[in-house]
This record gives sequence, C-alpha cells and structure tokens, in this order.
Amino acid sequence: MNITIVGAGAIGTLFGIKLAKSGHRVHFLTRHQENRIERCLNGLDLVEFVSNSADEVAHADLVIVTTKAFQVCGALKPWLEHFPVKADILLLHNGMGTAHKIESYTKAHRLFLGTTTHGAMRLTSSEFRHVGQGETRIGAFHPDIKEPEWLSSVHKAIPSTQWHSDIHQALWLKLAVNCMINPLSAIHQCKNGQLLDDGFQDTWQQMSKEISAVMVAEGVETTPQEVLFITRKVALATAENYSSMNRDIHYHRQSENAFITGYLLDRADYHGLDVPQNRALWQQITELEQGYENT
Ligand code: KPL
Repeated sequence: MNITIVGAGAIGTLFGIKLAKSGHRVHFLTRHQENRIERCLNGLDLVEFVSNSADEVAHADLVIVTTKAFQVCGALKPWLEHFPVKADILLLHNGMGTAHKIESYTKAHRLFLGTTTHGAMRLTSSEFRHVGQGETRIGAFHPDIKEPEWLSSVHKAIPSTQWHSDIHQALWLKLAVNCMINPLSAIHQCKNGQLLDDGFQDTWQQMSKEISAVMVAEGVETTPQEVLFITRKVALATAENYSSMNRDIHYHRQSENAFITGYLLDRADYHGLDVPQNRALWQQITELEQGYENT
C-alpha cells in the first residue's frame, strides 16, 4: 500500500517505521514542510522517508492522521485536493470531536477512527523509543462502513491491531481515562501513578460518576465503577510516566484539553448534564494555558 502519515511524532514514527518494515511505501506530511525526514526507532537503523510530496499524496491508499487533535484540520486541509478518492482516512489521536469537524470536507473519503495504547516517546529530533506494547482498535466513523481490506496489512505490521465494530465505545473508554488522568496529573505536575494516592480518590469518585453519566447518555453502557477500574489499571501500567497533558503544561505547549475534557463538557451540555468536577479541571487547565505568556 501507499500510506501517508500525517504527523511525524512518536505514534506517527512508530506506525511509519513498522508499516515500512512490513513492505509498505510510507510517506509523511509534517509541520516543517521538509522533503525528506530521517527517523530511528529503538536505536536501530536510521530510516529515510519522503515527506510533503504532492505526488506521493496523489497515490495514497490510506492516510493515517497522528497529529494532536487540535492540529488535524490545519494539517489535512491544504493537502485534501491532492488526495485520490480511493484514499481512506484514519484518525488516530487522543481526544474526540475531530471527525465531526472534518466530516463536511472529507465526504469523498471513507473515514475511520482509531485508538491506540502503544507508548512511544521522542528522545531527540529523529530518535524515538517504543516504550510500551499496546493495542490498537480501529472502526468506521459511519456504522454502515465495513472492515476495510487494509486492516489485515496493518495488523501484520502492528500485530495487536483489531477491528472494532463499535469504535465509539472504545473511543469513549479511552476518553474517560484521559479525562480522569490528564488534567489532574497536569495540574499537580505528578506522574500517572501518583494519582492512585488516597488524596485523589474523592475527586476520582466524583469525576467517574460525571463521566459515566455522559457516556450512558451517549449510548455507551458503563458505570462509575468501570471508569474507575480501567483508569486505575492504566495509571498502574503507566505509573512512572507523565501524561501527555502533564508534559504539554510543563513545557508551556497547547494541550488537548478542548478535545478531552472539553469534548466531555460539550456532550454533557448537549444532554443537560452537570459535570462540575470535570468543568473545574477544564477551567484550571484553560487558565494555566492562558497564563503562559505571563511567565
Ligand atoms: O493517553 C494517555 C496520555 O498521556 O495522554 C494516558 C493513557 C493517560 C497515558 O499517559
């Protein structure tokens, strides 16, 4: 397959190198518009990729978007006119809400959504490390679209990749974990595992009640206990890691607050549900980001 990966960060690089090693022609779209990029995973050989080529985009069978949620529209729009109609688009990022934003101008393409628990991190500008084996779930944005032919090829390159007939449920469960871990770990500048301390348990109880009520209103069967259970499992498995929002706030970068807790608040408002604890955390992250220029 000809695969274009949008975003050459940790997850983009992990998928790009694995797909290239599996025999696919991989091309990257990047922020800096360079014609070639070099990437190295786990200290192995440096791999060179063509990047930002209209010709490569014109032959894409699959476009995998791995940017931050707030970069998706800006990264796709300039290239859309070059995408062939046969190109499927797969959104693979933290947070929710981007598919609705791009739906109107990507109508010619089949749209797929994915979520991954693989852990990857950047060591230098071109070196990355695969720090945690995870699972990738992929499904269609519109339920009438069936499992695509390319799924088995992606599965071959990245073994724990599975088709999920109700991807919205999988995305909501991931969103719930991100709502529970990311803002708190960013505000308190602590590692994920520290959120298991007693001092955070009342807040987590309240948050899990609010989050599960929104999920149920969205048609996802769950309970506060399930949200707490999966959050504790992820916090334990990633105990020594800093969440992505923790790092964004630490380095004064824009975070995915609008597409994580912000998306939860949008859906809560839509259903007329109160989510005061989550709203307070969203507000605190918003204020931290607004304060960057004053520090
Ligand atoms: O996805 C994550 C993130 O950091 O954004 C979690 C699951 C919280 C792991 O750190």
